[in-house]
Amino acid sequence: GTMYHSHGIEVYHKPRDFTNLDHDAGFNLQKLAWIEQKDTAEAFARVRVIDEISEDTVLVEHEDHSREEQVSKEQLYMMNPPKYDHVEDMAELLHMHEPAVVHNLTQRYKRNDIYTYSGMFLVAVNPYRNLPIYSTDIIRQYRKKRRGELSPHIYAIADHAFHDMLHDKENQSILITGESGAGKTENTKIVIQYLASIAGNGSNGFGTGFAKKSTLETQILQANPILEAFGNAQTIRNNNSSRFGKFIRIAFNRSGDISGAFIDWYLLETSRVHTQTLEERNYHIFYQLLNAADQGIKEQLKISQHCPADFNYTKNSNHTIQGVDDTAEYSKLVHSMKIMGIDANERLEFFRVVIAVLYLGNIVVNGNYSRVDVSNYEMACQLLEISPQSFKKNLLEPQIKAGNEWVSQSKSSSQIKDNLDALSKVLYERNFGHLVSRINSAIDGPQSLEGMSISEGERFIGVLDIAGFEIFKVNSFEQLCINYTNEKLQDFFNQNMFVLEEREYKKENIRCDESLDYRNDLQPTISLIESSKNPIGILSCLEEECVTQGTDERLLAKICDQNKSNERFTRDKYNQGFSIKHYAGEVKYQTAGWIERGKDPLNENVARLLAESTNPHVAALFKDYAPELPNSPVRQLDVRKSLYRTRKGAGNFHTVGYKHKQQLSVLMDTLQKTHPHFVRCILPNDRKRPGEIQPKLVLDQLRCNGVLEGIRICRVGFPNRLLFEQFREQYKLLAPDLIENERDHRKACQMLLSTSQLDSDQFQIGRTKVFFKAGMLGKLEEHRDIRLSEIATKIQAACLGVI
Ligand code: AOV
Ligand code: MG
Repeated sequence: GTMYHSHGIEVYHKPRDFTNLDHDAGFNLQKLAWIEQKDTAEAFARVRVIDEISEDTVLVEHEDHSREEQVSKEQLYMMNPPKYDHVEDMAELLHMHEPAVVHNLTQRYKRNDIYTYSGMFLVAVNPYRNLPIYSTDIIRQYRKKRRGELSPHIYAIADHAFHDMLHDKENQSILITGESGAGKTENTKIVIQYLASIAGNGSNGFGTGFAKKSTLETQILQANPILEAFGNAQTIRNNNSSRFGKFIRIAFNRSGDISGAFIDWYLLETSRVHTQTLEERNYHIFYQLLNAADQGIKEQLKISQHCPADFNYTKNSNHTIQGVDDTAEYSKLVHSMKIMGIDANERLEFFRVVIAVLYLGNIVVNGNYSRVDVSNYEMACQLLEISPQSFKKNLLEPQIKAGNEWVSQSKSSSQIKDNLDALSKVLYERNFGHLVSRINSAIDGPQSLEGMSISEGERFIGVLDIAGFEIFKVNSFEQLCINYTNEKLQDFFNQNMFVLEEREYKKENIRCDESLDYRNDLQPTISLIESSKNPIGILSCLEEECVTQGTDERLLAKICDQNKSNERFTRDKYNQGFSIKHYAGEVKYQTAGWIERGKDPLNENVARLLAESTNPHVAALFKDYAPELPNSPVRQLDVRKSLYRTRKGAGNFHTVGYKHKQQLSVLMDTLQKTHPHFVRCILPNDRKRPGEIQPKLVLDQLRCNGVLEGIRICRVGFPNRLLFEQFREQYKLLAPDLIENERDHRKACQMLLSTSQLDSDQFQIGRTKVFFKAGMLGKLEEHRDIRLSEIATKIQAACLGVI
């Protein structure tokens, strides 16, 4: 097959065949095959076909001689010949199917070859150890190399993106997805390090200079430790799990020098601020401040005598992480903040909010207002620089408007606790948002990348590090948002693949009937989630029900009523939610609690109080609640854009889902205008162990991450292409006499094909290549094997005759 190389040039690859993905290939006695082993970690067993029992059943023996069994031919996946072992691009496999892909990745992983191509994807399996494959030397090796010249590597992807950007004058994107712990963030860092080290520094036009880094490049590299301190946490799956998604754009000028960078972020997991499950932690910053900040700072933050055990928001979590030194991490954070130009005073402002959150979490409410534990809320108020009296009053007896009058609303202690948690989440999230804006103001170059207004001649490479598809036992709103994002990204991939394939078909003058168009395959699922009218999708239903103060029951009824005829939608028979058929599989969602979560979590009075804080940082976090004062002096931090502009006035909010849909649509628009590169990270085992790989776990991820979906859609058209000459050479045995004297390769191919007994709709002859539908090359291969054995028999007979 011919692939579009990311250099925009076509490179030739060995033929590929996707035989068997749909169990469609023939079989041969004595041949080795895979059969699926349901419910085992191995996923597939190696077997040898020893007998044909009936038209569609065979007897197989397990290769380890453990047993024989009868299986239907449909369950057999032919094994690739040994010469295909360890292939660097799985698109080259003769038989391309699930076991072949899993087997190849497993074999390569055992040799520490963690990177493998699969057509348009780079697959990266987490090594869980430091491999000697990242260094300035190796960066040098990958400069300006074509795909195929060196082993697959994330450096190759970064290099192609850089090359294509300069060469094609087109923005680039590198989309990295995968499960938690699979290595997305590590690979993102490696891409950015690569770009920072190859970028020009003004040295010459194509950025070969490994010159000393400029301040800007150093700052860009230091953004990550800051983001990780505030946005990462220990989870069961990853000791340094990013609890938000990000898209980092690095801008370059015409000569390949870095001219700036900009970070967009998505969906910070705020519930972690007040609750963590066992064996996890809250955000790193809490422990860094409590365990490692120097005494002076701790005094200013009013935690000089405190440790994680003293706060409700941290005491039930792990207090330390094995192998992670909070003190060292804290020093890194401070160092990075310094480089970013965030001085001691400003650092304190960001820390202040973090600690205020801890004190808010310690406020105990006992039903009886007077028994509210004074010291904690006073501490919180001191840190936030707001009046404790007003805070208490607003929190405990908020005034709400009833008709034309303001009345006090009394609240139960659990309601107050919920309000406090909600306030903590908002504070933490807004503080995070401002921190990112602050980083952006340091690294966003002279020509701002914000809102994409980059200048003439500037281009960017964007790296997207975002959580992959999730299917849990219980899936809620968070999973819906993540899966919706991944559905859109897969759709984006499909569109791209279609365009590239179509271009190839056109060039070769191949007819491709419309039924092969997979561009709208995912549309029903996407509409089901995001459609805003006729019928209205899930997110809009949620938005409407939140505005009209609905209930979870009403929400579910509405979703079902609107979408019952959508083929991807099924209502849950126990009435707890619904299922969606995503490209990666069917997922059950439970709708309990969606309305509560969707509502504006913030007590308006408290928010206004915070907007009036005497602390400029705190006030800036809530400036959208500040009363509009004409010509008011600018007292806020220099924050370039309020992230919360979607607020439409008192009591009228957009839900998280709606905001996410908006953000995602901006992201997709940006991506549409880039040349994309796709990276899929894979978690090898669930024990964070080096060298161990669990095939079943890998298989599940491949089903979800689009690699197998990529193979599937490839098979829809004519996945196997061979140049005339190559086809002739490979299959001349099928009719040697016929084509012997034919000088025109195209005609020779035609002759070979006409004797091949393949249906004429199963292949097409293009301008330079023969195109085959999936599985056909496998059949030809079989014909050839038969011819070969006939010849062998003849030779044997001849030899015997001689004797
Ligand atoms: P993630 O970003 O995909 O998970 P990370 O990039 O944080 O996963 O990787 C998890 C851990 O695996 C890292 O902390 C490293 O210890 C190790 N690791 C990953 N890639 C490499 C590599 N190339 N070389 C060495 N070690 C590696 V999450 O953020 O949880 O979805 O939300
Ligand atoms: Mg991560």
